Amino acid sequence: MAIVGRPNAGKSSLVNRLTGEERQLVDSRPGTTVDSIDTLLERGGHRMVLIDTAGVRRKAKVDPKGVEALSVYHAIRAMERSDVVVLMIDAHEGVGEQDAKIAGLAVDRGNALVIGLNKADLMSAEEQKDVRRRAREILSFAPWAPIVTLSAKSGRGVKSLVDTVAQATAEHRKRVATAEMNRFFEEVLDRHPPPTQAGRSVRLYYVTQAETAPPTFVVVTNYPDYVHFSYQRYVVNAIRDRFGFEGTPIRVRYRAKRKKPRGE
Ligand SMILES: Nc1nc2c(ncn2[C@@H]2O[C@H](COP(=O)(O)OP(=O)(O)OP(=O)(O)O)[C@@H](O)[C@H]2O)c(=O)[nH]1
Ligand SMILES: [Mg+2]
Repeated sequence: MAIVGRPNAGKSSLVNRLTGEERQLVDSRPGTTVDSIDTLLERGGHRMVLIDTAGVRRKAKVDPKGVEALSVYHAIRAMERSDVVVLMIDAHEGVGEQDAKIAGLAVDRGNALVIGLNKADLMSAEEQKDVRRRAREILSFAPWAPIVTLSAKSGRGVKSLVDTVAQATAEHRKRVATAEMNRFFEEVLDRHPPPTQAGRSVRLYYVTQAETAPPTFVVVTNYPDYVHFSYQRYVVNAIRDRFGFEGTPIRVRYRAKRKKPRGE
């Protein structure tokens, strides 16, 4: 898992807490971690790679040497090597646009995503609830991403974070069999057939899961460009209602039915 976030969020502290050793350099000054550091963790028979990254800085604070760009580059490189991205947020500082930006990078790349609201030990239960609400608001483009409140310092919530990451990894790699998918899809179409769009009567023939990590579905149709946006959203929601996929983005593509070659 790639552990990303702003400087001082507690990314290295989380790694130390998980490994039980003071391996990663932790400091109250932002910018303590300057590179990405891999640590192999064995837990309950599972192996996972923790990638600690340099905190992503705000543009306004950037020096002319482009530290911001460099930290974003490191974060993206770490995401590329991971199933799950853990976005660590200093919840005591609050959730900001920069966090949304980093989460957006992960979602665009198709990573699974878990949000860690860290430094809970500095906050009352009421404050924790508020910051959770704020996180949902600002990360509204990923309502499927679990939010875990934790304290890397005390260790509270850390196990829950790891369990959530393990679940998100499984969902990210999950595959639904084609037969099951099509039985389900029939219900979806029955409940709500695709509307006629610009005079074209859209038909959806069948669906398959073409890829995992992230789960990607292909729907074969007569008019791939005329499946209304709201209908596409309905299909995605129906898939999630039935199959979960909590913690991972899913994609649904619409593809034209291949024409039979002449003479067949
Ligand atoms: N109270 C409290 N402090 C924490 C917690 N987690 C981390 N800290 C403190 O926050 C500061 C930053 O922690 P780091 O783990 O170095 O943060 P980082 O995200 O790795 O920071 P960079 O490497 O600079 O990006 C340190 O002073 C930690 O002791 C926590 O759960 N509670
Ligand atoms: Mg660090």
